[in-house]
Amino acid sequence: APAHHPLNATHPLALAPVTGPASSVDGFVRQFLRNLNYERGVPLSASTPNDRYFAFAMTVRDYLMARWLEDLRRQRVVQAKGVCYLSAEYLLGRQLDNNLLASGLTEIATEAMVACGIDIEELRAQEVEPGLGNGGLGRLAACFIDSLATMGVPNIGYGIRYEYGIFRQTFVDGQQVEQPDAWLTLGSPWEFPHPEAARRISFGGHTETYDDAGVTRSRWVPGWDVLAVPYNYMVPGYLNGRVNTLRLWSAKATDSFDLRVFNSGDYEEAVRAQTFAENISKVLYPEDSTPQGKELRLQQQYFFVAASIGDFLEHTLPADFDIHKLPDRVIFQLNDTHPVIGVPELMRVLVDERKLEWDAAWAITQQCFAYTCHTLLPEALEVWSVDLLGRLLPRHLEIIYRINEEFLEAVRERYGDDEMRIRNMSIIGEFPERSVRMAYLATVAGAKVNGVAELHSQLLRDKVLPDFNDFFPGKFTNVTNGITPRRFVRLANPGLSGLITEAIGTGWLTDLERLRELEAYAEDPQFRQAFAEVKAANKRRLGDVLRARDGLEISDGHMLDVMVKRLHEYKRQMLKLLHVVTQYGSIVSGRVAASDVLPRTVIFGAKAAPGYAMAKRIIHLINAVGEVVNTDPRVEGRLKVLFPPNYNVTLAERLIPAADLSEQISLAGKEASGTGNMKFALNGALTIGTDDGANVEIRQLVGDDNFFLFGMSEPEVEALWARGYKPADFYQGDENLRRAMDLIASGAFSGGDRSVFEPIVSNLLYDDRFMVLADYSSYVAAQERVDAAYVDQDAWTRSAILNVARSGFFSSDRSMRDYIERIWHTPPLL
Ligand code: F58
Repeated sequence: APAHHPLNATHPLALAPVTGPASSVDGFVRQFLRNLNYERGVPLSASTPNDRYFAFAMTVRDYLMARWLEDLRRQRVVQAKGVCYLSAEYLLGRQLDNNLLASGLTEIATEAMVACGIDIEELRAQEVEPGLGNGGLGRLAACFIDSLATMGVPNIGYGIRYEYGIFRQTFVDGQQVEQPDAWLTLGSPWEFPHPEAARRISFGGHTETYDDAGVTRSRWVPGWDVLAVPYNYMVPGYLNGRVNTLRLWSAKATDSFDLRVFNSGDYEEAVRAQTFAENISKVLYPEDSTPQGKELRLQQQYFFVAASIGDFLEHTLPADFDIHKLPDRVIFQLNDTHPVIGVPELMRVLVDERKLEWDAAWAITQQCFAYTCHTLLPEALEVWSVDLLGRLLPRHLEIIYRINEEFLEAVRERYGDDEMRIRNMSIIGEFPERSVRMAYLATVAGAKVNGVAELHSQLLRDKVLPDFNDFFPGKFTNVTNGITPRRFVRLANPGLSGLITEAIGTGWLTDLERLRELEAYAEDPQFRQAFAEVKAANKRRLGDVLRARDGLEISDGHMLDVMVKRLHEYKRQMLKLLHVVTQYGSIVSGRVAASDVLPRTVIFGAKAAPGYAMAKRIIHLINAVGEVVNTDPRVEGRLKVLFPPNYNVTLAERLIPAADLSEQISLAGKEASGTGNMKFALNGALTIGTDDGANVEIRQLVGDDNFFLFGMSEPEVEALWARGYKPADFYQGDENLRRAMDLIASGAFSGGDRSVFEPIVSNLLYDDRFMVLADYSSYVAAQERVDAAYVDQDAWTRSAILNVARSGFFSSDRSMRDYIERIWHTPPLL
């Protein structure tokens, strides 16, 4: 703790170090009761579980507070370069256990609750996870800020405090029904609102030029504005006394709206206007992979980015800071294109407000941004119509035009009047309408552009943005994704963690490559047995969770075959389902005796974007197949399909440690990286997967013997497309496939109604963009290898241990080191 804190150094008492409660069971109990009584205003005897959860969480917070204040002070004093991570999504998951772990309080807190006669499990169950993200991209941001705090790197995560996160998924007659995620209903003990630090964010209006002492300048005359209110969250490092900040913005109507309420005479209209403003942070867009070009989404993007950049420049930097030195103090990392409007925003601030010359401002801007791309699907590259952008942010559109003009001028200088090239590289696209290509803007402005796995970065460079790679040599780089071992191994899998620590000590949690030392243990029969027992215990624990949560049963002795991720055609949940239908078909037709089938429980977890009709149909079909397979006596319970609704971080933490088989079966060249694949390998599941995304690197590391590879490679996919892909040929040519497809088409899973799943069947037969049918036979053959391998449990366990031992590379700590070395140049603050 600091000797004296500049925030409150005027009173003698304030000169004393900021200290937390005493680090003892007594200290915890005392603080807990104080919070219960003084913050919640209830005695223990009359408290609800939610009161007790709040008081408990606040107590954990209190222990972290001194460190947080100290980190904030240090960052102000040292003025070292830091990372501003700009992300529209943070899929945090529950905070309580993570914060206990990071602060080393787990034991004290547990004993304290025992001493109070409180069931700590009941408290844990109170926490609602903040689902402020869709999937991989949002979860990656959460892993990254955890790693930065753990490494002591100065970082602020900036984002949006959505009032409603990703929808809660329910099933009605097997079909997805979305419910609002009202995660804030009971409040959140982890957030610190700062309404006094609200920032005004403007929109609309027009631009004009004016004479500024002989210089003609442009300025923006906005039409309306909203307030961005910051909410701060602690991001504690793991047992290192460091706490970084996550700052999420919430929209609030400005008093001009309030004034209108009183003065306009049109009360209802005024209230409507106020509601309109506050809608900006109301709800997370649930689309994943295909962005919706909706005005509200652009409002969200500008809202949080303008607030964040303004906050950093005016609040984090000292008042007398020389703005030309900005690149020495900050890198704004753009998590996909969602925050790219920050580029013209920084230019506007530098040129219009700070009165810098355009060239000087552009030089600064180009050093202050870097861009991470998370996709390869062309339809996922975000564009905004010039019309919409000009209406909402007229000055920014002008700035984008000028950036583009100068960029294309440079392109002309290099290549001559190659109109085709110029059209292809223009930040402004012309078809089907004039629009701004945000990925191009990010690429032109960013100091670096990175993909998220080796294969992805290579395809990004060579296939998606080859002209840019030619023009900006050295700009493109790779940083393979990673995951935090604190949450996804230590917390999610205490059994395995204990086993690892017993074998190799504790260092692995912050130096995951040390898992290598486990390789030797793979040859130790006793260790293998202990490892298998942990897996079995994790399955039982998952069974308990699924029973309580959804009334689902996992059968003893089954292989757990798990496919959890967003529902998207490119991820190919249909391929997994065709395998299930194939197995079911061979049992009920008598071709295979049920008793000869290796017992398997297939678990799906997946949300579909509410507007994605095909994805929703596939969910319906999975549930329909499950219903039939699970209840058909001929199956003798040897094949089961479970689909717990509302897959989220909390459920992932239970599912992944219990899995035997990890399904990573996207069409090669479509999954940028995947991060679930890493979580499974690190928890000792074997992967069945294509050569796609980070699967490639996982397989290289764990070895071919410990990975079930199948399917076409990316060049083979390209070649088949070029030859002309006819899925019906594969249907005709493969009896198993024909049977499985015909069974679905026959209405066997829809009470005889052939129309329900017809769109899925005909899509696969006549379109099949993601080549499910082409990879089917290879997939089924790989599953047969899985079956055969699983029979030898001891050999399987050995492979599982080797998966753990060789996956240390996939720590997000390593990803952060790569970003720091290749892009950010922000050393830890010691
Ligand atoms: C994911 N993208 C990639 N996008 O699909 C996955 O391969 C990768 O591992 C992960 O990013 C992390 O790099 C992703 O999750 C989204 O969810 C966006 C949400 C907003 C609309 C566009 C898609």
